[in-house]
Amino acid sequence: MKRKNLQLYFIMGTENTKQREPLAILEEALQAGITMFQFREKGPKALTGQAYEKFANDCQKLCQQYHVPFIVNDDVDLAIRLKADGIHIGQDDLHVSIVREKIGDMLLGISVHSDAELQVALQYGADYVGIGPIFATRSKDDANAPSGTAFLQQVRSQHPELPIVAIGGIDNSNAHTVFNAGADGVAVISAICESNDIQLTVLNFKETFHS
Ligand code: 3NM
Repeated sequence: MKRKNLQLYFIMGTENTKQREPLAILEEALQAGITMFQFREKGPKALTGQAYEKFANDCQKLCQQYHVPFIVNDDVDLAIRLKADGIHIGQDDLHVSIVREKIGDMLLGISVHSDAELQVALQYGADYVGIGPIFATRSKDDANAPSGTAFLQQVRSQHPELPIVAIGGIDNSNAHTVFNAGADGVAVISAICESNDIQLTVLNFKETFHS
């Protein structure tokens, strides 16, 4: 994969979009220039059954329209059914070796928090790794304590070519910190879902990246 694809990685599910229609938010984010999208339908009121499949399908169609990779969080079978561009897994999901075997050469992203987790991810050919939460987040109930940028910096210095995306509490005000620490991009939920001006928020992220 191209490291550039990770630049502005938007993650969303219906639980993250209380104020507005989720597909409208996704379309606005796509128009504004997000570079990757992750379908993450989680939480107590998450959609299930046909509604879940339809929502996933609608998100995928929008992403295809804008030529933005569509990645599924956790649900390997859904990713395979939809022929998604990729799957993202955490440490509590199916083991990476099993996931890799199931998905073939679909993109595989893995959240890592330690050198040991990173080694396993690399062993099974992760296409990119996610590192976080860098800052405190309100969007993931079971998130670890904020880690800051030390581990991110360490991974970057040991693996100059590895695609890395930083996640957790990242917004326009602190994105420069993670780019300076070596991230190829930022993965965000609330910065876009709760933005009053998605176009401007996306533009600000992109300017941070270029400067
Ligand atoms: N994963 P926000 S933090 C989905 O650390 C997710 O692995 C994390 O949302 C991790 O941009 C997180 O609103 C939530 O902080 C990110």
